[in-house]
Amino acid sequence: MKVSLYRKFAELLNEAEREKREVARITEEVPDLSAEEAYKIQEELIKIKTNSGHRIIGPKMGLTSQAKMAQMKVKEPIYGYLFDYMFVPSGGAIHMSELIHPKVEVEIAFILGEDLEGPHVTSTQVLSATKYVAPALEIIDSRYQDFTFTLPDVIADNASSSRVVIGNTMTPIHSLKTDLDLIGAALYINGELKACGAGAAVFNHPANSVAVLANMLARKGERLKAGDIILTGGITEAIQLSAGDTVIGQLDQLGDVSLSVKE
Ligand code: OOG
Ligand code: MG
Repeated sequence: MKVSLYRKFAELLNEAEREKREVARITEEVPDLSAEEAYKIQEELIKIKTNSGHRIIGPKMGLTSQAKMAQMKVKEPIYGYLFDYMFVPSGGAIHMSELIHPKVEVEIAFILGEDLEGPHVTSTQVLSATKYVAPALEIIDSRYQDFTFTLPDVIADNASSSRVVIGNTMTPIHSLKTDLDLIGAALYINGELKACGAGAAVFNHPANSVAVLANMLARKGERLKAGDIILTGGITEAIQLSAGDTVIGQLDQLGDVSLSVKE
């Protein structure tokens, strides 16, 4: 694929996000788009955002649990980037008028105290480099029609990143009474349990997700940095949101994280 096309598709996806409208999947125009080329489009999209003054808060992992892979019919993990404008305080609101067809996921966030550089990062190294863990809600909002895509499409679209809510309590990772894989997670909407699971759903242990991320980033000479806030991926399937919803994610030992959905 020609390099000028990377820029064209990145602009298309950025406009779709800004104008809150769905666009056709890139693979409809370029059926043989590879994952590698898709990451080049993602890099262009990241450049467009940073050039317009937005700041990266950290990379994130996606499609790291069986539940997510089965729901989206994509069987490989991906990464994308979270930006400052995506952050909503816990208890705050998101607005349907700013989004296309948002869904919510409950996740465990890692806050790093030290850099991590691949390609041989292990989960043990992740655990010793991590300062805090926190409960998180991620709002994903694919820019593609009907929220359906193939692996390269979703890579190009910055892994559907849209909004993020981090719980108010940062828990020092070494103060946990059980390992993170045994931490239960429940997602309630308007008081009704919509999905539940445990940390183990994410690559057997969410630290594995951070290790995979560090090792994937090493391919383009990037590393995870102290202070990065990293989402390790939805523990359960994502749930569609509507105006009027109140969402609460509850994680054992980590506390709650919540948001409301306005018109
Ligand atoms: C892709 C993003 C997936 C996760 O946590 O698995 C993701 C999507 O499902 O639209 O953020
Ligand atoms: Mg996610």
